[in-house]
Amino acid sequence: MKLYGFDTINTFKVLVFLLEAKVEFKYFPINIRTGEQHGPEFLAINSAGKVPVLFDGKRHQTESNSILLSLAQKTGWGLLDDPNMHDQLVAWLFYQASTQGPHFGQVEHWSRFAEIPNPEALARHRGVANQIIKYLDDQLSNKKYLCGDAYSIADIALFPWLHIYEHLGLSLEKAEHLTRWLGGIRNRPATVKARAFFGDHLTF
Ligand SMILES: N[C@@H](CCC(=O)N[C@@H](CS)C(=O)NCC(=O)O)C(=O)O
Repeated sequence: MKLYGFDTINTFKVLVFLLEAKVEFKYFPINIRTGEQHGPEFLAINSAGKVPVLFDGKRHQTESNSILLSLAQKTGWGLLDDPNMHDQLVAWLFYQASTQGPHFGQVEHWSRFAEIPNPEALARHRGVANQIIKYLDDQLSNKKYLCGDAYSIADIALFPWLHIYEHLGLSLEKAEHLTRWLGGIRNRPATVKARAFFGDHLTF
């Protein structure tokens, strides 16, 4: 397998999966800070000009959560047998891509990168991020992982934005269940390796 990526949240998810499932891969860094994702070589791989992209020997796959699902189906790692749980897992992947990712991404933009500050936009997205934190904390109050007792690709997908909550100016002070979940994932050998791989710099 070939992973094209950068030290960002969405590449991190795929990297963690490959390390968890012990899949051999070669990493090709695409420097999105210098615009390499818009060059003709990379656009031939993903015309959307975004990382990550995974080449599985046959096809180039895009969209990190779709890559996670496809890798889980191929390797049998990180999925859940119970059909109810499987449906919940897919719902978490959509929730991550449609709700957590966009709002946390906007918090990062308005708090770290925007050249012209917009306190209203920052407050709005921080407000939603705090609701997401509360929701996840409630969800984790009676289970170890998002889909029950087993660690799955749902946890891999939701982890990275939460891992950098301090960098986003968010607090987990009132989220004891989420804090426990986060600590457990942070200390997994594959997560530790993935963090070392990127030197612990995760940005969008
Ligand atoms: N929904 C996509 C998002 C991909 C994405 O936004 N990638 C960012 C880095 S995390 C990127 O390549 N940005 C470069 C650009 O937009 O020019 C996924 O989950 O893979």
